[in-house]
Amino acid sequence: MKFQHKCCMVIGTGISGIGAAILLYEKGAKITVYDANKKVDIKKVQEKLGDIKADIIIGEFDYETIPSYDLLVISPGVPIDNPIVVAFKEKNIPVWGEIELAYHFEKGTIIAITGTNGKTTTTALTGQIIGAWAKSSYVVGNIGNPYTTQADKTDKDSYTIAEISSFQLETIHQFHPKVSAILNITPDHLDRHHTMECYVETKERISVNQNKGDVCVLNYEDSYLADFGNICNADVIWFSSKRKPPKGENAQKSVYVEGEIIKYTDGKNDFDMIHVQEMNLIGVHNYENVCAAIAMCVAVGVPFDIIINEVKNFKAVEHRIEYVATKNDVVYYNDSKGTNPDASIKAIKAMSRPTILIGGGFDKGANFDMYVAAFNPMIKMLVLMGQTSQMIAEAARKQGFQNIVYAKDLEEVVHICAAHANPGDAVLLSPACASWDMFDNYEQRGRMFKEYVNLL
Ligand code: UMA
Repeated sequence: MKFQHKCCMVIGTGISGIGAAILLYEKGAKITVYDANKKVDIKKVQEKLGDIKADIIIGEFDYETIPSYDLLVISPGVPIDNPIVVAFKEKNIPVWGEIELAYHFEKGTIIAITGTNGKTTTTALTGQIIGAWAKSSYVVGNIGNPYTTQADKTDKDSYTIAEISSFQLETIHQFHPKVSAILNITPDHLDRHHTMECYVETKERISVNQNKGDVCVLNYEDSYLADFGNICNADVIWFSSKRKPPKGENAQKSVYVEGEIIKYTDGKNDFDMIHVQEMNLIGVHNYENVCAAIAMCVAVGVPFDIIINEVKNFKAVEHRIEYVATKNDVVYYNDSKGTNPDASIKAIKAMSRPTILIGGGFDKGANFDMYVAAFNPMIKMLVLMGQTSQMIAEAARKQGFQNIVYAKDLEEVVHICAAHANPGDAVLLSPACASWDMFDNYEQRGRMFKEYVNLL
């Protein structure tokens, strides 16, 4: 599509909407930016847009104007069943997500990563490895750097490493990564995708435009992905934290953990890559992230020595079982990115000391039985805050866990933890819930936690 003089509407004035609007403007389009949130300040939106000219509409939406647009670009937070999006589709006006828009300006090789958990760590690690090897590389997407702000800088030799959420996959059309990865699929965002089936299908869309010669990296231990590997159009590279996956028609190569060594096989020979004790990342889930990153980097031809060196140097990403501080011999970890039960279970399982767990937040319709089931043996006390407090407490009591305390805010949470922790304990913020009931996002929740801990 040529954008010159095209009338484009962008929904959302967060980082992705602003990125999309600026890119479209630079390509000669006429821009209207819309945000449904009446509290959004037009002046602040204009500040974020800088010098670009755009009509800014906040709150009420005039459906009569829809036929005047050539394209609708939506932010990830806008669901495809939003009535405005549906109305554009009914008028046969193309609806793109900001990932699709950015893709139209991509000139290099794309490595795209999705999965319920581990996306950001895997994207950051893959980005670090590729960054140490390629002439130029861009780490973009759900990780917090909108793809639209980087796509136009790419060239035929550059690599784009993109973290892609299920929200973003709803609205891709031609987006075609050379290498994709789906790390795992467990229930999440069911308020948005409605059914597990729909969520799984959306995740698998990352590979929808791939062909033979492209690569899709899949978790052999995930039952959805083990099935998907048999029908996926791309060549599959399996990874597994448990065993060496068998070769199949679609898959010759794999990366797997044997004992404590991460190994790669090209289908003929096996190579030792790294001992898990040589890495700074803890927990089996992180071994899986490393396996996936290795598979993707091998797929684009990065030499082993560069991969191994960067894996050894890589440190945990902020908000993902991030070490915060040790106070009175109590170690504090920030896992604010534990926004669903599965992510938090992984953090709980990575603990090696008696642990006070901080849980609760925005209600996404999750079930907390498995979260509670993971408490034994490390979790000794549960401190709850936010919308889901009662739900989590009920799930805990049902399983006989009684040591539960409620707090009104994060500051109180930290003080309760400090008062109850003994030397040798850990305190883990891993709420199993999104943050949107009390915070702007999980980053804000994590940063505030760190501030309160550091003030102790
Ligand atoms: N809005 C509307 N109508 C709607 C929905 C939202 O007008 O129906 C408006 C809101 O009022 C708000 C704006 O849209 O002003 C927000 O847009 P957004 O929610 O898409 O937020 P962005 O700031 O653009 O950030 C988005 C991603 N946000 C979400 O997916 C919710 C960020 O992922 C991502 O980093 C960023 O684009 C860059 O790609 C965050 C996230 O929570 C980290 N992701 C989820 C996750 O990781 O689990 C998927």
